[in-house]
Amino acid sequence: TKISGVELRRIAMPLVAPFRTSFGVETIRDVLLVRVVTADREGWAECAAMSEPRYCSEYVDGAQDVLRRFLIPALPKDGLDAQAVGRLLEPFTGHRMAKSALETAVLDAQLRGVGESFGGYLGAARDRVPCGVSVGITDSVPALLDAVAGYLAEGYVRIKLKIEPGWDVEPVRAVRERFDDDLLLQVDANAAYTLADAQHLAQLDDFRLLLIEQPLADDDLVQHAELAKLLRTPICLDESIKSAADAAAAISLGSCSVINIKPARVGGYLEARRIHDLARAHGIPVWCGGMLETGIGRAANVALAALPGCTLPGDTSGSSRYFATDITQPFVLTDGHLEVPTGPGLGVEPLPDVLNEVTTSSEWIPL
Ligand code: OSB
Ligand code: MG
Repeated sequence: TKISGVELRRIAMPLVAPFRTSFGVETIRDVLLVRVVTADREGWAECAAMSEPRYCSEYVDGAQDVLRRFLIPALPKDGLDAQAVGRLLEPFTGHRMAKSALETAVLDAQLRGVGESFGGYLGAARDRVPCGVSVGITDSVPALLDAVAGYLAEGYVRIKLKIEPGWDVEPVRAVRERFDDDLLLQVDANAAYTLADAQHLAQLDDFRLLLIEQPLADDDLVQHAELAKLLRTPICLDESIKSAADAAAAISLGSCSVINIKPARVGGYLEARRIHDLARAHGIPVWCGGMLETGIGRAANVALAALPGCTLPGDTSGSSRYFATDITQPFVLTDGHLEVPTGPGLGVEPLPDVLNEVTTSSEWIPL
């Protein structure tokens, strides 16, 4: 099977509410979709890069540029083999979100050809996954309590609060006091603190948090290990883990006791599965993170979240948490869970009318 070319399509997806983190506010998700085309089928994927390089160094215009100029031209001239894509892209450093999108689109086309689902290919151990929700920073504590109450009413089984200096102990205490004692609660700092804040962060130990995600900078594995000795709350790493090698280093240094796996951040689902397997062998729980994906990216994330080592609820929320209209059939929570798609490949595809409505540009890169 020969790949004839790749379409790079940009869409603008208004979020149902602004999403504020310690690194910025997002109101419209500017998404790059990748479509790999062969004579008899196509494969889709979504690039997780955001419009600005704040969460990490990648950004959507940069991802499109490196895909167009370097990554797509490096694809094999013949054969749909996602394993081979990773090896061919290896000489190019970094740009893991761009690489992940390309590898995933090839994998989707490959699996559609053999009628296998992402979940089946990755080794899913269940047919539905429990869902958490990531709650952005709000203007006031009452507004946060309202937001959390709304998500709990929708059935979410775990709440993650975004924190930053000035928005941490007080909102966390308010949420802990207001809701049931058995509420699964965790926080995410997106690298907003330094080791000098250790005593301040130790105040969060009073609130029975499942974990604190990425308190320090992404390149501070040694400081995270120091911080772990000063906190009772388990440390989970997100931004710091860009590869299985990073995961191995973090585990052996004691930098974290939980890992948030985002396939896009680590270069794709194959590397994500290697991290899952490594963590599982070390007894480190993992869970599937998110990057405000549309249904295309969400389908593959839900499949990953069904792996046996994903023992904590992920940030795999329903479509309506993000968008009024998703570009695929919406993912809808039932009893706090999402079903793992079972159709070939991703098991979902863009709805042509919706897709056209939100498309802002399209570029064809022939191979
Ligand atoms: O740090 O996990 C993060 C969204 C964009 C970038 C980084 C993060 C997030 C989220 C939301 O927390 C996860 C989601 O619901 O997709
Ligand atoms: Mg995070």
